[in-house]
Amino acid sequence: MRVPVQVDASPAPFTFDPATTALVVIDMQRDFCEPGGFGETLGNDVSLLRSVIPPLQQVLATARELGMTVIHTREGHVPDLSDCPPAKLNRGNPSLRIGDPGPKGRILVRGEYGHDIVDELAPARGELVIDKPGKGSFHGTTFGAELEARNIRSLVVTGVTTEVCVHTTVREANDRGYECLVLSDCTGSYFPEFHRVALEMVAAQGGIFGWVAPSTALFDALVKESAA
Ligand code: C5J
Repeated sequence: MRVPVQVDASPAPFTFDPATTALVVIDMQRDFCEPGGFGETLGNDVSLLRSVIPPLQQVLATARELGMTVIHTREGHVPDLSDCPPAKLNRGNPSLRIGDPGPKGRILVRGEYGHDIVDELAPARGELVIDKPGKGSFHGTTFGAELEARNIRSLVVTGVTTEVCVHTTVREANDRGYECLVLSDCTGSYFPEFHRVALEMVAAQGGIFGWVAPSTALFDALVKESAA
């Protein structure tokens, strides 16, 4: 394959070398994507997030074929909730709070069934899984050190939700010098309007936080570069 690969993206082409790029799959957990979890306790229609799964399965398969670094994240807390600030624990008016027992185990608690990643996107052997207590992937985790150890310079960012954990991670990454491509159909929100605007915000002002493209643009670029 010819490198760098150039993806038709907004606001400008995104160029990357698969060897120094990680595919980041953010929080594709049952707690967000399936009934009975954290997302639903907050009153959301979790079926809206499931449209992300089929295109993300394809991107994941491609990244694995290319031998790219793949990193999954999971939002959640240790069982005694000592890493969950009261501001997060007590906020809002959910039907069940973080740590309460729910149909898929304790809400957003590490080790519980609901906290784990949906079967369709289960991490493969050797892929990193970063457990994070917050919205961003860098805060309170080894994510940054893992990227540095692998000489990663660019991130292809996917997962949920676009305006919360995806956005926070992209902002954190951008400030640390990583170039981020957000895949529009592989990210999702309970609020379609937030999804649309969050993507616009990433690419606005000449790419203030990064680049945005659909996964088809990534596939087109990879096919073109493999044929070259
Ligand atoms: C939220 C997330 N929305 N993964 N978490 O609370 O975006």
